[in-house]
Amino acid sequence: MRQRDKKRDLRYKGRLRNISLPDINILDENPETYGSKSARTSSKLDDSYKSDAILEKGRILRIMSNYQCLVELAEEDITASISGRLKQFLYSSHNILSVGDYVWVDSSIKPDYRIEKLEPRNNLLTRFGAGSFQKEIMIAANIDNLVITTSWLMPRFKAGLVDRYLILAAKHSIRPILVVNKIDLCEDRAELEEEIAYFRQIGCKVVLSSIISGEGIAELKELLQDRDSVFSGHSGAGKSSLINVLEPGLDLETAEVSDYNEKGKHTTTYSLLIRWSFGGHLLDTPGIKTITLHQNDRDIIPRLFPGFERYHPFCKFRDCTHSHETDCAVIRALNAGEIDPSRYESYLAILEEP
Ligand SMILES: Nc1nc2c(ncn2[C@@H]2O[C@H](COP(=O)(O)OP(=O)(O)OP(=O)(O)O)[C@@H](O)[C@H]2O)c(=O)[nH]1
Ligand SMILES: [Mg+2]
Ligand SMILES: [Zn+2]
Repeated sequence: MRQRDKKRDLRYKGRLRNISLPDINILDENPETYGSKSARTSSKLDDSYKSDAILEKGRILRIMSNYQCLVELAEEDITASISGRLKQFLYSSHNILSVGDYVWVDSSIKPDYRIEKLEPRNNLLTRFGAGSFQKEIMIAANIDNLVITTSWLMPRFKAGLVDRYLILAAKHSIRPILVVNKIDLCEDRAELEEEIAYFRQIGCKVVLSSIISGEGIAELKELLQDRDSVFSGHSGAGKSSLINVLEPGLDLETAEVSDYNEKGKHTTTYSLLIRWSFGGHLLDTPGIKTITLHQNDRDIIPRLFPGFERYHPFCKFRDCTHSHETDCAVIRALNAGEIDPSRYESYLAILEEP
């Protein structure tokens, strides 16, 4: 099957199962004319649209060029250009559109669709470019799940790596799902449970999976259904394998990062949203592998380190780093046996990273 046919096939299956998108407006059968939507938009904007505009809410699946996007509407995926008005607005706010953005598209001039308005974002996943300037690069907006893919063996599970991803998830307000894959290679479940006990204890969703035995796949699918997810994790942990089991026949298109728009504050990475046949989207991006904490993030680590949030407010100093300060609630909890010493060590290691 050709790539395009595959996509169409996937969409068809998705439609049959009635993909549910985060905003019910997307599923409007008959797009209302702009006038009747005025309650949802500001009156100032009212005047500036042409009166016969038909606005439909859509989702940006892919940025095709500086001024063209692939947009998912209720009935079909269409290519839309960005209206002059919106361009001006974005320019003045040092912003650009991102994959995952919810937008309003004027479809009255079909097949010449135009994006007129950007909805506020729930979150924005970014990474920082290499080099001393650490330029911020947008990966995607409005993503629900960060699937932290690890393997029990080959490569060996590293809790310290999970800590780093959990900080990132907290920073971007994305729900983390910890997947421990290759569970078929595990001979001692008690040992495994001990290593992940802390993550369970702090309330992180944990899935033990294997593409060999099929364990955990249905559970994972349920967590991904009707949500937008991105897979991250160490090379060889099994991200591609899991995605292939979840959605057989999907060829991911990850390519090299191509930054454009050097002028703006943000640039974007070549990423795209792909519909799952069971509802929701997968964010395919090369950017996630290089996602790291920014030098300026050092200050937020004491607040965002997994499991520390509940103690931090009780430290004497608001900017407590839980390392040398007196009257530190985290150190108190550590001494009381409430915090796993190995996680605390991991915290200190992350804090002291160059
Ligand atoms: N035993 C076992 N092997 C697995 C499992 N899942 C994946 N593998 C194997 O692990 C290897 C790496 O899997 P990939 O899916 O390519 O890993 P990845 O995370 O996509 O790696 P990168 O693309 O390099 O980031 C492959 O040889 C898989 O067959 C599993 O559940 N059990
Ligand atoms: Mg892979
Ligand atoms: Zn403290």
